[in-house]
Amino acid sequence: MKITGARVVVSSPGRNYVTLVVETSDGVVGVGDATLNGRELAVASYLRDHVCPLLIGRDPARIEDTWQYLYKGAYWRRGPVTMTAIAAVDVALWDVKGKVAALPVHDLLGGACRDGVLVYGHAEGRDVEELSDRFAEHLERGFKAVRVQAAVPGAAGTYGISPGDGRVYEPASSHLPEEATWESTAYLDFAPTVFAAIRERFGFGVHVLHDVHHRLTPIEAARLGRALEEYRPFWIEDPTPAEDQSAFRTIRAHTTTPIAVGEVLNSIWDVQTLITERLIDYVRTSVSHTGGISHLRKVYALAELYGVRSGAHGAGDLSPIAHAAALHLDLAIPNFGIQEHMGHREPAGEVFRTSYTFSDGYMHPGSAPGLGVEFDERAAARFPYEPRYLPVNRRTDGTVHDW
Ligand code: CS2
Ligand code: MG
Repeated sequence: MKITGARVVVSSPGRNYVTLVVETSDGVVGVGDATLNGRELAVASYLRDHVCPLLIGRDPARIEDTWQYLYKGAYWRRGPVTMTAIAAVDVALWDVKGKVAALPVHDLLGGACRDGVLVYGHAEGRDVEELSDRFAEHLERGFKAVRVQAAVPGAAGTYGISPGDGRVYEPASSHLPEEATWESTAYLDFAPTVFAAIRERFGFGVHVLHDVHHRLTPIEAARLGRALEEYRPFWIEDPTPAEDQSAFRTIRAHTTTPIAVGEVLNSIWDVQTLITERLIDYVRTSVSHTGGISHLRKVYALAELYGVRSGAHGAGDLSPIAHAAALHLDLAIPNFGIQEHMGHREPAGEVFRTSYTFSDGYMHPGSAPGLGVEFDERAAARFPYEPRYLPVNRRTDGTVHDW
């Protein structure tokens, strides 16, 4: 069997998604997600102009060889654009392999290690009361783990807070990036009160998570971790900018609050120090941004040696194809921790028909051959690409800060 076609489809059913479609001489079609929020067309061009021509004529069964060919063959290594492009090819080839074998991808990866994949949802609010009500709704829907984000008083544009007009949280805006304002001092005083309120109302029988979104210095993060210990968070995420792996030594020396890092990192080398020095508890690298299933499973295998668990990024800007791929891998690895499940807003469901399910706080990728996602290209054509940017964050004196 040979690869006979590879094309990139950029569409915006609810938000922008970049999808790679790979066709084979046997008529089997595989799909991969290549979405990099706010920089979508860079990956689309990387694939269209530099990768798709190389795929034609290759044997789709040789997934690892194709991975090495694209990674080492480019000479220029790592980085979100390269690793997202390679990921799309890798995931599409796993989809093909599953369809050829008539097996779900998790069976190709060694089979299920558990009955379901524990997922966490997002509760947020413009104040603690609103957050608390959203939290209660998540519990009613069956979630066993919920991330909590509340607007810091005086900073309406705090990360993770939806506009409050019934719209789902989606930070990307058209035209120029929106600008948010941030001051860590107010946040550090406020964050423990959020946890206190949630634990007081809901007790300790549910996992509570929180995303700091890269905003603190190492010593501030250490202080936050220590202040939250009594509320037993499942984790705090990205307490400092993730690219400075050594910063986590400072945090680790001061607190037992579990740490999750990695959604902006793209390779095993980016998380090597974090894992081998046991500076984190959960690694958040994702299928889409970390070279696909083939590379992410190496990250997880390294993590397993050091007692680090998975906690993959699963925001709505990773397409349903990425979510399906993540669930297959989550099911098959021994050191699974938790999976983010933000969901996708409509009309994404008209373009991506998925077979994964949610029940009682757990997801399952289903048993359809391959990934179990049908990509409807004709439906995708009805939702053309819209340029969008993530926000930029500034401190109150105007200094650009991590968003
Ligand atoms: C976030 C994301 O899900 C998360 O934990 O940090 O919402 C992130 O902001 C977006 O994926 C950026 O595109
Ligand atoms: Mg995050």
